[in-house]
Amino acid sequence: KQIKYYLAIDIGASSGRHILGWLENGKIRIEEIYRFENGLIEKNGHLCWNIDRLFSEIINGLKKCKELNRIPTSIGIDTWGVDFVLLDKNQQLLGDSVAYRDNRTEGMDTKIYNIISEKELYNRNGIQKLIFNTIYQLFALKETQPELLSQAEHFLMVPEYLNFLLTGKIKNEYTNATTTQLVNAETQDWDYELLEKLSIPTKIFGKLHMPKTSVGNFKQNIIDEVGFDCEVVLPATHDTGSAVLAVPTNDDNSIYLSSGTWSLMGIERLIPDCTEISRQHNFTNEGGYHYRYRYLKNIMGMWMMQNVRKEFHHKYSFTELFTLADIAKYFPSIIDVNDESFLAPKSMIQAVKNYCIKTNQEIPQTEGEILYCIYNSLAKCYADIVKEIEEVTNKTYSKIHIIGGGCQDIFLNRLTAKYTGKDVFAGPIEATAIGNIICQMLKAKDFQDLIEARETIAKSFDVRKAEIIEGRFWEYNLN
Ligand code: ADP
Ligand code: LRH
Repeated sequence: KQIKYYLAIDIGASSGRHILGWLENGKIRIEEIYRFENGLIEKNGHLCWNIDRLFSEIINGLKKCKELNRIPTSIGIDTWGVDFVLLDKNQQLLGDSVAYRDNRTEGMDTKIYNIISEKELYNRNGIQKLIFNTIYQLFALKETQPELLSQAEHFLMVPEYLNFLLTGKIKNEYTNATTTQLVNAETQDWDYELLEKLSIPTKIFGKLHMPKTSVGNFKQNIIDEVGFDCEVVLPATHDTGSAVLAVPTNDDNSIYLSSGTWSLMGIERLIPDCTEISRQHNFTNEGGYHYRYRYLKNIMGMWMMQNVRKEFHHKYSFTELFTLADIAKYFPSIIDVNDESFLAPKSMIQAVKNYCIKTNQEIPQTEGEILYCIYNSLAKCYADIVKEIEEVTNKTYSKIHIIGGGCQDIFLNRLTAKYTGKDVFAGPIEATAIGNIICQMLKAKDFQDLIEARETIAKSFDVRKAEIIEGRFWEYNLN
């Protein structure tokens, strides 16, 4: 019997990959067939994404399918949230693909709150304040390059633009749209009233489509280039939306931690919580698959480690990094990992030192001290957020499921187990791609529903438990 392959193209802020998924004896199998680097570039004085290169990497990975003679039934693209491009009336790109870490949004919060209070804004969409949210980016564009906004005919989030390049079709997708802070939590549609208040043209925003919607087939020039045709489907195009679909449990007694460039920690809920208490805790209510909401918080996450490793010239393996950090576990200073100074510093090491100086704490000197200071502060932040979730929901949770590339960081997993006191499970690593694939499988009716899909994920992938026994750390496989 011919195997039915599905292809996830999952592009994170640090890397992108093409992952084929299929069902075999009741389990999901995946295989990475192509991987490429991603990162920020400087262009015209702004931090940008090299979107042309990302697209050519998408093509390279598709060619790999042909080479392996494993042609997918459908493909889905997901990327990080928040960022977008504008197209003019000839469907040509307007301006650069500016990245969320660029500082163009500085001061835009105050300007927006003069038009609508922060409280009312949250009440409408329940999205946490992050200074780089699309709402602030669009407002910055309106202030500095209004001609781009007035020429714009279409607003496309990054995955939607990549879909457009493959199919020629423009379709906006709901889960990623919620990260703009421009979607009303109740109506689950663009908040046109808010857009009007902000003088952002409403006509550029298209109908919102739910995951599992078909975008279209490849354009002829793409078929010619990659050697096959394929249907492009919308997964949860926001990577975190896809990742959380692949949490390997249906137990609502657990908290997830999607660990990649960002750490996203939270729970799934069926109704959004846009209350004042929730706003004060800065929890978000991102729109998810099948009308679920991701009630979570962004934490600076592995971005800090990625930068420090770069500054160490990538001279250490992960095991060496853990050993170095462990040697420095006497080091006491704690940083607020979500401080804005860590968002896009020239040097992360210097930013960490500066924070310690500013807060009158001991300054880390050795590589180990820098590493431990970040690890320790991240894990403490996780523990604080667990407490906040329990406080806001008035419920206790017994488990934490860490998913994504960062779940391979056994040092951090152990610290997380230590500080939270919860059972910590790690895996699957490629949760985002798996979530993307199961959405395509759900569209093809390979599973009855998400519950069945998650049960299948739990039995298909390695999930390890991080435990502390007699003061020592252990990790073992549950499958
Ligand atoms: P994103 O999708 O945001 O680009 P990923 O989910 O790919 O991020 O996760 C990348 C992170 O995973 C890295 O920054 C690193 O912290 C962690 N990681 C990757 N490989 C390993 C490894 N072998 N051991 C420990 N951590 C790892
Ligand atoms: C994680 C992520 C996160 C967003 C950020 C921009 O990759 O999508 O959910 O807040 O990137």
